Amino acid sequence: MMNALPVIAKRLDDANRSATATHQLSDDQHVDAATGYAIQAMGIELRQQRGERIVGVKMGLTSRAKMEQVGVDEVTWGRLTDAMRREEGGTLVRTDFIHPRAEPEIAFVLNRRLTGEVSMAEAALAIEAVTPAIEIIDSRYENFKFSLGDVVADNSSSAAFFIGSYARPDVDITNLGMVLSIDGMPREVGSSAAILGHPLRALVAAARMTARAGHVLEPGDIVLAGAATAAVPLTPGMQVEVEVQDIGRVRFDVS
Ligand code: 0L1
Ligand code: MG
Repeated sequence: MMNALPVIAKRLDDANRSATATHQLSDDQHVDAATGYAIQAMGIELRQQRGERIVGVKMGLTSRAKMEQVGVDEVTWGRLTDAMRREEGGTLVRTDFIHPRAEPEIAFVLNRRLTGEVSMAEAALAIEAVTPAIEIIDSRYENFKFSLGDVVADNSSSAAFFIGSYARPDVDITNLGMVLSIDGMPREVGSSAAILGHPLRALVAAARMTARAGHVLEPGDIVLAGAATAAVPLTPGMQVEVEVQDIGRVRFDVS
Protein backbone atom coordinates (compact mmCIF):
# COMPACT_ATOMS: atom_id res chain seq x y z
CA MET A 1 0.00 0.00 0.00
CA MET A 2 1.31 3.50 -0.85
CA ASN A 3 1.63 5.83 2.12
CA ALA A 4 1.55 9.64 1.87
CA LEU A 5 4.96 11.18 2.63
CA PRO A 6 3.85 13.04 5.82
CA VAL A 7 2.55 9.72 7.19
CA ILE A 8 5.96 8.15 6.61
CA ALA A 9 7.74 11.13 8.18
CA LYS A 10 5.54 10.79 11.27
CA ARG A 11 6.19 7.04 11.50
CA LEU A 12 9.96 7.61 11.46
CA ASP A 13 9.63 10.45 13.97
CA ASP A 14 7.61 8.20 16.30
CA ALA A 15 10.20 5.42 15.91
CA ASN A 16 12.92 7.88 16.89
CA ARG A 17 11.07 9.32 19.88
CA SER A 18 9.99 5.95 21.25
CA ALA A 19 13.34 4.22 20.44
CA THR A 20 11.40 1.46 18.66
CA ALA A 21 12.48 0.12 15.28
CA THR A 22 10.07 0.32 12.35
CA HIS A 23 9.94 -1.67 9.11
CA GLN A 24 11.72 -0.52 5.97
CA LEU A 25 9.79 1.88 3.69
CA SER A 26 10.86 -0.27 0.77
CA ASP A 27 8.67 -3.08 2.19
CA ASP A 28 5.61 -1.05 1.11
CA GLN A 29 6.80 1.07 -1.81
CA HIS A 30 9.90 2.11 -3.70
CA VAL A 31 11.35 5.30 -2.23
CA ASP A 32 14.03 6.98 -4.35
CA ALA A 33 16.64 9.37 -2.95
CA ALA A 34 14.68 12.51 -3.94
CA THR A 35 11.58 11.21 -2.16
CA GLY A 36 13.77 10.25 0.79
CA TYR A 37 15.02 13.84 1.09
CA ALA A 38 11.43 15.15 0.94
CA ILE A 39 10.47 12.81 3.83
CA GLN A 40 13.60 13.84 5.75
CA ALA A 41 12.64 17.53 5.43
CA MET A 42 9.13 16.77 6.73
CA GLY A 43 10.54 14.85 9.70
CA ILE A 44 12.85 17.74 10.60
CA GLU A 45 9.88 20.11 10.34
CA LEU A 46 8.14 18.03 13.05
CA ARG A 47 11.16 18.47 15.29
CA GLN A 48 11.26 22.22 14.62
CA GLN A 49 7.58 22.42 15.59
CA ARG A 50 8.65 20.97 18.96
CA GLY A 51 11.26 23.73 19.33
CA GLU A 52 14.39 22.05 17.97
CA ARG A 53 16.82 24.22 16.03
CA ILE A 54 19.01 23.21 13.08
CA VAL A 55 22.70 23.57 13.99
CA GLY A 56 24.32 21.99 10.94
CA VAL A 57 24.44 18.90 8.77
CA LYS A 58 26.05 15.46 8.72
CA MET A 59 27.52 13.86 5.65
CA GLY A 60 27.02 10.10 5.52
CA LEU A 61 28.63 7.18 3.72
CA THR A 62 31.66 9.27 2.75
CA SER A 63 34.07 6.37 3.15
CA ARG A 64 34.40 2.93 1.54
CA ALA A 65 34.34 1.27 5.00
CA LYS A 66 30.94 2.81 5.74
CA MET A 67 29.49 2.03 2.32
CA GLU A 68 30.53 -1.59 2.65
CA GLN A 69 29.20 -1.87 6.22
CA VAL A 70 25.64 -0.96 5.15
CA GLY A 71 25.61 -1.89 1.45
CA VAL A 72 24.61 1.56 0.13
CA ASP A 73 26.90 3.09 -2.45
CA GLU A 74 26.16 6.82 -2.38
CA VAL A 75 27.07 9.83 -0.23
CA THR A 76 24.08 11.14 1.74
CA TRP A 77 23.37 13.99 4.12
CA GLY A 78 21.12 14.72 7.06
CA ARG A 79 20.29 17.61 9.38
CA LEU A 80 21.69 18.11 12.90
CA THR A 81 19.53 19.77 15.56
CA ASP A 82 20.47 21.23 18.92
CA ALA A 83 18.69 18.35 20.68
CA MET A 84 21.09 15.88 19.03
CA ARG A 85 24.20 17.56 20.42
CA ARG A 86 25.66 15.94 23.53
CA GLU A 87 28.16 17.32 26.02
CA GLU A 88 31.76 16.22 25.41
CA GLY A 89 32.74 13.83 28.24
CA GLY A 90 29.10 13.20 29.07
CA THR A 91 26.93 10.10 29.26
CA LEU A 92 24.78 8.57 26.57
CA VAL A 93 21.80 6.58 27.83
CA ARG A 94 21.66 3.33 25.85
CA THR A 95 17.89 2.94 26.24
CA ASP A 96 17.25 6.33 24.55
CA PHE A 97 18.24 4.58 21.30
CA ILE A 98 17.29 1.49 19.28
CA HIS A 99 20.67 -0.01 18.29
CA PRO A 100 23.18 2.86 18.48
CA ARG A 101 26.62 2.79 16.91
CA ALA A 102 29.50 5.28 17.26
CA GLU A 103 31.78 6.42 14.49
CA PRO A 104 34.93 8.54 14.44
CA GLU A 105 34.59 11.75 12.48
CA ILE A 106 36.00 15.21 11.86
CA ALA A 107 33.69 18.21 12.11
CA PHE A 108 33.97 21.69 10.66
CA VAL A 109 32.53 24.82 12.28
CA LEU A 110 31.75 27.44 9.64
CA ASN A 111 32.49 31.16 9.75
CA ARG A 112 30.37 32.17 6.74
CA ARG A 113 27.61 31.08 4.41
CA LEU A 114 28.51 28.25 2.07
CA THR A 115 26.12 27.10 -0.58
CA GLY A 116 26.02 25.61 -4.07
CA GLU A 117 29.05 24.80 -6.20
CA VAL A 118 32.16 25.82 -4.24
CA SER A 119 35.83 25.04 -4.75
CA MET A 120 38.01 23.29 -2.16
CA ALA A 121 39.70 26.69 -1.57
CA GLU A 122 36.36 28.44 -0.95
CA ALA A 123 35.32 25.66 1.40
CA ALA A 124 38.63 25.97 3.30
CA LEU A 125 38.09 29.71 3.76
CA ALA A 126 34.66 29.07 5.30
CA ILE A 127 36.12 27.01 8.18
CA GLU A 128 36.30 28.68 11.59
CA ALA A 129 37.59 25.57 13.34
CA VAL A 130 38.15 21.85 12.89
CA THR A 131 37.21 19.45 15.69
CA PRO A 132 37.35 15.73 16.48
CA ALA A 133 33.81 14.36 16.53
CA ILE A 134 31.77 11.26 17.25
CA GLU A 135 28.52 10.64 15.46
CA ILE A 136 25.94 8.32 17.03
CA ILE A 137 23.97 6.65 14.28
CA ASP A 138 20.83 4.72 15.11
CA SER A 139 18.88 3.52 12.12
CA ARG A 140 15.18 3.68 12.90
CA TYR A 141 14.77 0.54 10.75
CA GLU A 142 14.71 -3.03 11.97
CA ASN A 143 18.10 -4.80 11.86
CA PHE A 144 19.89 -1.60 10.71
CA LYS A 145 18.85 -2.52 7.12
CA PHE A 146 17.78 -0.01 4.49
CA SER A 147 17.85 1.10 0.86
CA LEU A 148 19.29 4.47 -0.17
CA GLY A 149 15.81 6.09 -0.11
CA ASP A 150 15.04 4.52 3.29
CA VAL A 151 18.20 5.82 4.95
CA VAL A 152 17.91 9.32 3.48
CA ALA A 153 14.28 9.55 4.74
CA ASP A 154 15.62 8.53 8.17
CA ASN A 155 17.91 11.59 8.36
CA SER A 156 20.81 9.41 7.21
CA SER A 157 20.62 7.43 10.48
CA SER A 158 21.85 10.38 12.52
CA ALA A 159 20.85 10.30 16.18
CA ALA A 160 23.33 12.34 18.26
CA PHE A 161 26.82 13.80 18.08
CA PHE A 162 29.72 14.96 20.22
CA ILE A 163 32.35 17.46 19.20
CA GLY A 164 35.67 18.11 20.95
CA SER A 165 37.70 21.26 21.39
CA TYR A 166 38.34 23.50 18.42
CA ALA A 167 41.59 23.26 16.46
CA ARG A 168 42.85 25.96 14.09
CA PRO A 169 41.27 25.94 10.65
CA ASP A 170 44.62 25.75 8.86
CA VAL A 171 45.66 22.40 10.40
CA ASP A 172 46.50 19.95 7.58
CA ILE A 173 43.69 17.37 7.64
CA THR A 174 44.74 15.48 4.50
CA ASN A 175 45.94 12.29 6.17
CA LEU A 176 45.49 12.24 9.94
CA GLY A 177 45.35 9.08 12.04
CA MET A 178 41.89 8.53 13.56
CA VAL A 179 41.38 6.00 16.37
CA LEU A 180 38.13 4.97 18.04
CA SER A 181 38.89 3.32 21.38
CA ILE A 182 36.58 1.35 23.65
CA ASP A 183 37.56 1.19 27.32
CA GLY A 184 41.01 2.50 26.42
CA MET A 185 41.70 -0.13 23.71
CA PRO A 186 41.81 0.85 20.02
CA ARG A 187 38.82 -0.75 18.21
CA GLU A 188 38.75 1.02 14.82
CA VAL A 189 41.76 2.71 13.24
CA GLY A 190 41.68 4.78 10.06
CA SER A 191 42.85 7.89 8.31
CA SER A 192 41.08 11.15 7.51
CA ALA A 193 42.04 10.42 3.89
CA ALA A 194 39.36 7.69 3.94
CA ILE A 195 36.75 10.49 3.98
CA LEU A 196 36.28 11.06 0.22
CA GLY A 197 40.07 11.15 -0.23
CA HIS A 198 40.15 14.43 1.75
CA PRO A 199 37.62 15.57 4.41
CA LEU A 200 37.35 18.97 2.74
CA ARG A 201 35.58 17.21 -0.13
CA ALA A 202 32.80 16.35 2.33
CA LEU A 203 32.33 20.07 2.99
CA VAL A 204 32.24 20.82 -0.76
CA ALA A 205 29.66 18.03 -1.16
CA ALA A 206 27.66 19.39 1.80
CA ALA A 207 27.40 22.84 0.17
CA ARG A 208 26.35 21.34 -3.16
CA MET A 209 23.95 18.63 -1.93
CA THR A 210 22.15 20.78 0.65
CA ALA A 211 21.70 23.61 -1.88
CA ARG A 212 19.82 21.18 -4.14
CA ALA A 213 17.26 20.87 -1.34
CA GLY A 214 17.17 24.65 -0.79
CA HIS A 215 19.14 24.28 2.45
CA VAL A 216 21.93 26.81 3.11
CA LEU A 217 24.95 26.25 5.37
CA GLU A 218 25.15 29.24 7.71
CA PRO A 219 27.95 30.78 9.84
CA GLY A 220 28.24 28.81 13.10
CA ASP A 221 26.90 25.64 11.50
CA ILE A 222 28.59 22.32 12.32
CA VAL A 223 29.31 19.97 9.41
CA LEU A 224 30.16 16.36 10.27
CA ALA A 225 32.40 15.19 7.42
CA GLY A 226 31.64 11.46 7.80
CA ALA A 227 33.35 8.49 9.37
CA ALA A 228 36.84 7.24 8.60
CA THR A 229 36.03 3.66 9.69
CA ALA A 230 33.09 1.32 10.20
CA ALA A 231 30.77 2.14 13.13
CA VAL A 232 30.92 0.33 16.51
CA PRO A 233 27.75 -0.91 18.28
CA LEU A 234 27.32 0.54 21.77
CA THR A 235 26.54 -1.34 24.99
CA PRO A 236 26.11 -0.03 28.54
CA GLY A 237 29.31 0.54 30.50
CA MET A 238 31.47 1.34 27.47
CA GLN A 239 33.85 4.26 27.53
CA VAL A 240 34.20 5.59 23.99
CA GLU A 241 36.96 7.89 22.83
CA VAL A 242 38.00 9.22 19.44
CA GLU A 243 41.43 10.70 18.90
CA VAL A 244 42.30 12.54 15.73
CA GLN A 245 46.01 13.11 15.24
CA ASP A 246 47.05 16.81 15.56
CA ILE A 247 43.47 17.84 16.38
CA GLY A 248 42.48 16.27 19.70
CA ARG A 249 40.12 13.90 21.45
CA VAL A 250 36.47 13.59 22.29
CA ARG A 251 34.88 11.05 24.62
CA PHE A 252 31.71 9.86 26.34
CA ASP A 253 30.38 6.98 28.48
CA VAL A 254 27.40 4.71 27.79
CA SER A 255 25.07 4.07 30.70
O1 0L1 B 1 27.06 8.72 8.97
C1 0L1 B 1 26.93 7.75 8.21
O2 0L1 B 1 27.83 7.40 7.44
C2 0L1 B 1 25.66 6.99 8.30
C3 0L1 B 1 24.85 7.12 7.07
C4 0L1 B 1 23.77 6.10 7.07
C5 0L1 B 1 24.23 4.69 7.00
C6 0L1 B 1 24.36 4.07 8.36
O3 0L1 B 1 23.37 4.03 9.09
O4 0L1 B 1 25.43 3.59 8.68
MG1 MG C 1 28.54 9.48 10.24
